[in-house]
Amino acid sequence: MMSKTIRRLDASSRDFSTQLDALLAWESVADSAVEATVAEILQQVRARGDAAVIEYTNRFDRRQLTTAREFCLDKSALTAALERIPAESRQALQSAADRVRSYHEHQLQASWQYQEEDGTVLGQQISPMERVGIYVPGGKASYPSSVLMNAIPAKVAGVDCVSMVVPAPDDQLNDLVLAAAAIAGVDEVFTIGGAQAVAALAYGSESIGRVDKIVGPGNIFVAAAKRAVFGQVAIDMIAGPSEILVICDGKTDPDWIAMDLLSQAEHDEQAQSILLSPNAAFLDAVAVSLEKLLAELPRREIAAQSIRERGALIQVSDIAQAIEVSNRIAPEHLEVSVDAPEQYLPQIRHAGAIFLGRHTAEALGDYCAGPNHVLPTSGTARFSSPLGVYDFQKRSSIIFCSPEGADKLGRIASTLARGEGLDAHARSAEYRVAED
Ligand code: HSO
Ligand code: ZN
Repeated sequence: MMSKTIRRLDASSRDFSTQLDALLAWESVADSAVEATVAEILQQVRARGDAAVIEYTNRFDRRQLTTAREFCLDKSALTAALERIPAESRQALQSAADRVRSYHEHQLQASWQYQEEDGTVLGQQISPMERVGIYVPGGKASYPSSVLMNAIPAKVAGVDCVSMVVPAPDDQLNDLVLAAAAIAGVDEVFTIGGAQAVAALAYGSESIGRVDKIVGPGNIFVAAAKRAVFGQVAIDMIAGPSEILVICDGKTDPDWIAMDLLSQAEHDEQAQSILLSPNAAFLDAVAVSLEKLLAELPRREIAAQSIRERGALIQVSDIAQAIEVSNRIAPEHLEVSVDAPEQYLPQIRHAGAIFLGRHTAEALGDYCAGPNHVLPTSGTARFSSPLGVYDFQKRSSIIFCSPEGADKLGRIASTLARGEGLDAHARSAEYRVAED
């Protein structure tokens, strides 16, 4: 059967490569007008601090702030929100946070040292960053789960101060976001957003401490601001739209698979949902399920556009070919809905997160399985990893020479330094070389 809901491709067709390229093509908006506006905001906040932050916040978020103190949220507001939300939400947030925390504790890296025969010690010391800023959007993508996913790894890493910025348009804040911040152990909250918030975090102001790294998703102004302050501070990756790729042998309930595809499609019109199966009748069944289930979704307009414009059902010859295609796509989320899925793990090279088996819905990973939901998108899983504790830790090298080590290394260094024409280097090393 033919369905207009979603496109059908065949991996064995001659022009499949071209079709795949067209499917994956995605225009990230790089707008020079946006960049110019952001540059002006950054410069104003850098020069005038809080006063500029207040002006932009009043203008863009329709607020009437007169002092900086009004955008510094008291920590009691976080605990108050935690008490205000329904008990069921509080418990769910708490369980999710506990699971995310224990998963991320496994990522803690240890410092190490070793000693050479002459007594010289070499090593690597791990230290947390001191201050991290988390951007939380205010509008349609204000996700409490993302507060947990960004803040918990930072706290597990040992970051001293996690500062959250969240805009409060018309003075409105989301209680679940504040409650998640309380549970995650966020240290301070500023109710500001946009490029002005990124600037305040990057440069500091009278009331906002400059941070070392800024993480978290945002609109194009926030993304442009993060790009512009990179270098002054570290930033996380700039996330593209959500993606899910499902590999299924045809033996999972088509409704389950269709809903998994829709779960990412409902995020964004540009989200991408792809199903690969060797079973043509199953692809037909999922197309029917998609149509039926779409009609029931409150966010059906967004999801339908995503499925229609960026979705695909792809016929493959077998699971091995499905994995080959998946590796070319390098999806953010990969579901392997087959028998004994673990046997395929060694062949899977490029995917942000891998969900094994028929019972593992990708949505569980978005909220509470434990691994991070901030994942590489748009094929960047070829070279990037999920957000983790390691993103908030740095490494320092350690060198401790014994007199014998200084003698041995001094001779090598001296020769190399003279070769580079750097006399002070050579002599500095030679001072510590024993007289022959
Ligand atoms: N799937 C999103 C994360 C998320 N889902 C948050 C629900 N809430 C990342 O691609
Ligand atoms: Zn999601």
